[in-house]
Amino acid sequence: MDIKRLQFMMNGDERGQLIALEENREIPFTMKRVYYIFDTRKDVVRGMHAHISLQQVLVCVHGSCKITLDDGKERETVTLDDPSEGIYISNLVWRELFDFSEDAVLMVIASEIYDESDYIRDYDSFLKRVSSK
Ligand code: T46
Repeated sequence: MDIKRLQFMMNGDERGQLIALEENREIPFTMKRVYYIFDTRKDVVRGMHAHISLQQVLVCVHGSCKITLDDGKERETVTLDDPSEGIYISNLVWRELFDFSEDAVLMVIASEIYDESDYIRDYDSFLKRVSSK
C-alpha cells in the first residue's frame, strides 16, 4: 500500500518542543492546503472516500484517532496519537477515520486545493478504479 509512516524531528529544549514541516522535505510533496479536524464525537466515522489524485499527510497534533486505509488489496488500521509522527497517504487509498478522543486535533496537509470532483465516495466505484489502474 502506498502509505508511509513519517517521524518528524523534534526541536526540544527546556521550554518545550517544536516541530517544523517543510514541503518536499518532511512533507513529500508541494503543500497547497492545511486543514484541521476537531470536536469530533467518539462514535463518528469520517472520511469514507478516496481521492483521484490528492496526496496528504495526517498528523494528530493532540489526542488520538484511528484510520483504516485500504488500497483495494490490503486494509490496515493505524493509530495516530503522537504529534511527532505523521502518515503519508497517496491517491487512490480509501480512508475511514474513527475513534476520535474528545481532545483530538487532526491536522491534514494536502497537495492540492479543495476540489469536490477529486473525491470517490462510493466504495464499489473505488474498487473498479483501482482494478483498472
Ligand atoms: C480526508 C479526511 C482526512 C472544505 O470546504 N474545504 C476543505 O479543504 C475540506 C477538506 C472540506 N471542506 C468542507 C466540505 C464539507 O462541507 O468541509 C466539510 C467537511 O468535509 P468532509 O466531509 O470531506 O470531511 P471528512 O473529515 O470526511 O474528510 C476530510 C477530507 O475531505 C478528506 O480529504 O482525507 O478529512
